[in-house]
Amino acid sequence: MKVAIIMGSDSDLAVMKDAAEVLEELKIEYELTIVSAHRTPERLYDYSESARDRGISVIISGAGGSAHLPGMVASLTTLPVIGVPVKSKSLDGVDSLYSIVQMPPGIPVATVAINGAKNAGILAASMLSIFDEDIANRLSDLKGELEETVTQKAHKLEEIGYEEYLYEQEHTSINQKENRHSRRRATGENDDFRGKKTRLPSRGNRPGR
Ligand code: C2R
Repeated sequence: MKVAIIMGSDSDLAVMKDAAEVLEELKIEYELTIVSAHRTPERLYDYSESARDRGISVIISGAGGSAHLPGMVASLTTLPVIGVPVKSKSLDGVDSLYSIVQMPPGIPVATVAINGAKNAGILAASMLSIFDEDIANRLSDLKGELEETVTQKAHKLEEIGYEEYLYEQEHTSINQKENRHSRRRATGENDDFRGKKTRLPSRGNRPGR
């Protein structure tokens, strides 16, 4: 069982990598690539129509602006499609959200929040967990960790009060930023992600358009 993560442009990658990261954490295989309904319509057809035969179970599709990609993918496959509205420069991602969420009856796209790629990954994992107990257990661990983190924060806030808590929060985030910058400077490291290669089959006998 494999998840596909696709996006309309490489400019969406900084957001869509969150889906890849959580799938890695949950040890779920994925492929990650760029497909655009607007700019690469032939590739969109080939990709969507071949997805099930290539072993894909769920497709996460992110796009910004006039975001037709998730809906078009959903129209070309019977696999579940999760749409991620990517925040656009001009309209703050509301345009992407509306484009993805307002699908006509019959062609659903399960839409997450603007820039909600992490939740898209978790939702895809939940779908796979119906058939895979190991994934269900790992999801349960993830939720347990979240619960533990929030409980610890609550206890700390109750203990030290809001002023000291906010002071610590501010200083921790400044230190974290500084550490990240100096590590990148030292190693020449960039934001990294591990995508798998995607191979499309030849166009086969799909009727011409
Ligand atoms: P560029 O940064 O490449 O100009 O793209 C992309 O998802 C991206 O957020 C700007 C934005 O255009 C979006 N895009 C779509 C589609 N293809 C690209 N919404 C599509 O087919 O829906």
